[in-house]
Amino acid sequence: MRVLIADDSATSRLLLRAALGALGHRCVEANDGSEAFELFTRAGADVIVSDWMMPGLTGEELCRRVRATELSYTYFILLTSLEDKSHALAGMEAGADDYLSKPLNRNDLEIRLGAAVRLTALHRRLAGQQAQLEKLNAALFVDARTDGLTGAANRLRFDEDLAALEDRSARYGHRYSVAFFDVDRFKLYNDTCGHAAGDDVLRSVAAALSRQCRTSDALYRYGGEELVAILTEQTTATAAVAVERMRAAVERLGIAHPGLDGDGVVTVSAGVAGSDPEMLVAAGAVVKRADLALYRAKGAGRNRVVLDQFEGDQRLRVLLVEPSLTRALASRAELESAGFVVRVVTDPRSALAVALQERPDAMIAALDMPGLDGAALCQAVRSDPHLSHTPFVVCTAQATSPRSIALLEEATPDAIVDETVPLKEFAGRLTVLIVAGRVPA
Ligand code: GH3
Ligand code: MG
Ligand code: MG
Repeated sequence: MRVLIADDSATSRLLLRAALGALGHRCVEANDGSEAFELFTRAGADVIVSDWMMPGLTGEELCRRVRATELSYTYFILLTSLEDKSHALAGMEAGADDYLSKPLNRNDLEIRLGAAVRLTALHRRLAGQQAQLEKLNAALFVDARTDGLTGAANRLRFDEDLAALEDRSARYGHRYSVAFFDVDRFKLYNDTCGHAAGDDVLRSVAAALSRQCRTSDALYRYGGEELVAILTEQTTATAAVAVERMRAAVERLGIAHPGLDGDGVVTVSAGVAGSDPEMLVAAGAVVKRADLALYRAKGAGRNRVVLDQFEGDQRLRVLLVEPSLTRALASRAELESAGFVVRVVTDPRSALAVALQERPDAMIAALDMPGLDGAALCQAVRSDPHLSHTPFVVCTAQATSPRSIALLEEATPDAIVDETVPLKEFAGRLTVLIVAGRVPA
C-alpha cells in the first residue's frame, strides 16, 4: 500500500518509515499537515498515518479535508499520545478510522494496517460495483428509450424530448416542428408479403427517414407503422422542405409493394405542424395538429406532405391555365381534393392579367397552348415584378422532346409535370414548392 506519513517529528517519521518498510509498504513523508494535504491531493494515498499536533493543519483538520476531497477511500490512522484519548475521539469524529498511541508499537501498527488493507479493498470493490451499476443504468436508460425493431428512439423518448422542447419554447421562444409519417397501405403489404417482410420495410423506412434528418433533428417510432420527427428551430414552412425530402427518400428506396396496382412502391404520408412561441401552443396541440395534417395527407391520396397551417381561408390558391376544358375540370377536381383553391383560365393570353389581379400562390400551365405556350407565359410571369416569385409549373406530355427542352430551358419553370401523372399526386410537392418559395432567403 501507499502510505502517507504526516508528522513534524523527524524521529517519529524515521520509526514509522522503518516499521512500514519492514511490512512491505511504500511511504511518502510530510513535515506538517499542509504539506501532507498537498501530497494527498496531488497523488492520493491508500493509508494516511498522521500525528495529532502539527504546524499548519492538525491531524483532525487534515482528516476532515481528506474526507471532503477523496475520490477513493483512504484509511486514516491518527497518532496520539497515550494519555490523550479525548483527541483520539475528536479524530474519530472527524472521520479517522483508527488511532495509534505513541510511542509506536510495531505489532499494533501491523494489526491496524491489516484492517486498512481489508477496508480499502472492500471500498475499491464497492466503487467498482457502483461504476458498473452506473454503466448498466446508463445502458438501461438508452435501451428503455430505443425501439427494438427500427433502432430509432421510441415513444417514451419522444414524450420526454417534446416536454423539454415545450419548456424551452415557452422560456426562450425556441421554435420546433413535429412531422408524423405513416406507411401507406401497410396492412396490405403485410397481408401480401408477410409480417417479417413488413418488419424489414419498417426498418428500411426508418433508416431512410433518419438519414435525411439533420443532427439537430430526431426520428422516433411513435407506434405501429407510424414514425415521428422533431425538427428543432424549424417553422412549419421550413420543416416542410425537410419533410418532403424525407418522404421522397422513402419513395426512392423503390421497395416493391405487390399489393398495389402496377409497379407501386412503399411510400409514406406525412403531416407537419409547428410550434408557435408567441401563442404558447402546448406541445400536445402541435402533435395533434401534425396528426390531423397526416390524416389529410391520407385523404388527399397518400405519398404526400400536408402542412397544418394551410387550413380554411388560408388554403393555397392555384391558377390553372389549361385550354382544354375537359382536362381543366379534371385537374381542378384533383387539386381541390388535395386542398387547393383553384381558378381556371382557358385562354392563356388572359392568364397574366388574371394572375396580376389574383396573385395566386402558384401557377400551373400546359406547355402546348394556342396563342401563348406555357413556356412563354412562364417567361412573362418571371419578368413581371409583381409575379416574378410565383412558383410556376408546366404540364406537358412531351417533356423530353427537343422542342420542349428548348422552350423550357429558356423559361426555367420551377417544375415540369408529366401530363399523365394526376395532379393530385403532385399536390404534396406543389405545397412544398410554394411554401419553400415563400421562405425568406
Ligand atoms: P394507410 O395507408 O391508411 O395508413 O393504410 P394502412 O394499411 O397502412 O393502415 P392500417 O392502420 O389499416 O394498418 C396498419 C398496419 O400496420 C396494420 C399492422 O398490422 C401493421 N403494423 C403495425 N406495426 C407493425 C410492425 O411492427 N410490424 C409489421 N410488420 N406490421 C405492423
Ligand atoms: Mg399506414
Ligand atoms: Mg397507421
